[in-house]
Amino acid sequence: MIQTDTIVAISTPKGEGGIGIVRLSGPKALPISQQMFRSQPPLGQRVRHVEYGQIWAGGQSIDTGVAWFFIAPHSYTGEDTVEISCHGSMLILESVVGEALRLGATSAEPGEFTRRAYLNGRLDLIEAEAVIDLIRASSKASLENAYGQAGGRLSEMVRALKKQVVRALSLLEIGLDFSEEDIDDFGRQAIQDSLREVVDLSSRLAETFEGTKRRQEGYLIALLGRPNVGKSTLLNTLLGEDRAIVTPIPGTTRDLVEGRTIWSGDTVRLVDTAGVRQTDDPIEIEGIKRAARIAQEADIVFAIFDSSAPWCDDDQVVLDLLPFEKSIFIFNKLDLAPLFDRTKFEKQSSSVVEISALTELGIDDLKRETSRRRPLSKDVDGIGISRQRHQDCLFRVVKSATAAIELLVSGQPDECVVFELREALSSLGEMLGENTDEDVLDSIFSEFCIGK
Ligand SMILES: Nc1nc2c(ncn2[C@@H]2O[C@H](COP(=O)(O)OP(=O)(O)O)[C@@H](O)[C@H]2O)c(=O)[nH]1
Ligand SMILES: [Mg+2]
Repeated sequence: MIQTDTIVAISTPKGEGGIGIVRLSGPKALPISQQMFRSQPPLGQRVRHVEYGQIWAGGQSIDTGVAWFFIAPHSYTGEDTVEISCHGSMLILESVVGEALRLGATSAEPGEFTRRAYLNGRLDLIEAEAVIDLIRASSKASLENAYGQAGGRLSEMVRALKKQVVRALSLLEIGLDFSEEDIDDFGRQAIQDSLREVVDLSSRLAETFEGTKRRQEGYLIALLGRPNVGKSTLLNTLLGEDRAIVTPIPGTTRDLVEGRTIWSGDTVRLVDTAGVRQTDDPIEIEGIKRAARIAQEADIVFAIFDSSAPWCDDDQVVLDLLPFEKSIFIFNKLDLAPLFDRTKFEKQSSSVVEISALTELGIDDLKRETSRRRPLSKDVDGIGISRQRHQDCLFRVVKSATAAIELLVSGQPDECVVFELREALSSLGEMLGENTDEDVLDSIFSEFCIGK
């Protein structure tokens, strides 16, 4: 699809920076740039060469910089593209864009460069979507996943699925066209086996969504314990900031306090809760209810006890509330003389870590133990889908392929099987962005920043 207009935008973040980049894409990218950028030799004579020159806007030279030209289709967008790199001042960058607009370019919409790359067949829709994930990734794991998808790994899987469905479909259609050459039982069995593989891979891929989402948002750790054991102090220590209020007065934290941090490449959401104890205070009771709820929701619970105080009834209340299988038992205040009765825990096989939230003793052990216990995502060959759109498409593939298998097994007419397989094929095509509606594209690309 050939776009007739030439778009321009600042591709680097708004604000002051060492350098800033303006990008132009479209049929007039080179002639417009040649009028704004004066170099020897002129820009465009040497493709994919960096030229050094003067940047002109409003009839005067405003900066020096470098520029390079990519000739269509060998560019990100598949169109003639120029990138001009100048000093990172918004005044300069906006003047460059202003000059390009004056010379006939139009302002790029958010994500329009990537949309053009998609429309020109440089990227499929999954790869284009992965570009946003790549830019937004907040943890190493999300970054690797996005990088794999931007490089086409998920697309390859989807194409392989398509191939399998197409094969099954063509076998059945041959049977329909030449009814005297009806496929034998052996052929039918082969089609079923192949479709079972399609169902298996599609459902495994669809199920990776929860894990990927959690990886993007961070996995959830709830801090639970009776009042005054040092939950809020631990939260602050782990976040490296004074997020929650710490006082020696029991019942200080009454609602959930959340903070995020990154541990060995994983985003972690830490939630401090109200102290759990027997109480009549309605606000505290509500706080304790919320604590119990978040403990159920959490991937890991830090069950915190004060090793400098004797075991008490409120510790028992905490113990009764704990989801044991996902708890890490933490004995805090290691810097003080021990008074705590450990025998209560001897029968627990769960992990136990001793720390001082105040002096940071044992904090590294706690982080290590947490990493060991973190939920593992069920990626398929290192790929986890990151979009509802993908999950919807995959669920539809599972539904149609399963229906096709059932029809085959029960000996229904091949026409019905063919219908289901065409549905599966169209869902896979939709995932890759073949024949996607304009409004779906609008909503996908509106998530992008301008200049990408
Ligand atoms: N000595 C010592 N005091 C601590 C430690 N952790 C917390 N505290 C103190 O215990 C009191 C209660 O702490 P806080 O974090 O508010 O407990 P929370 O009610 O469980 O949130 C405060 O006075 C903290 O300074 C620790 O590791 N060692
Ligand atoms: Mg607290």
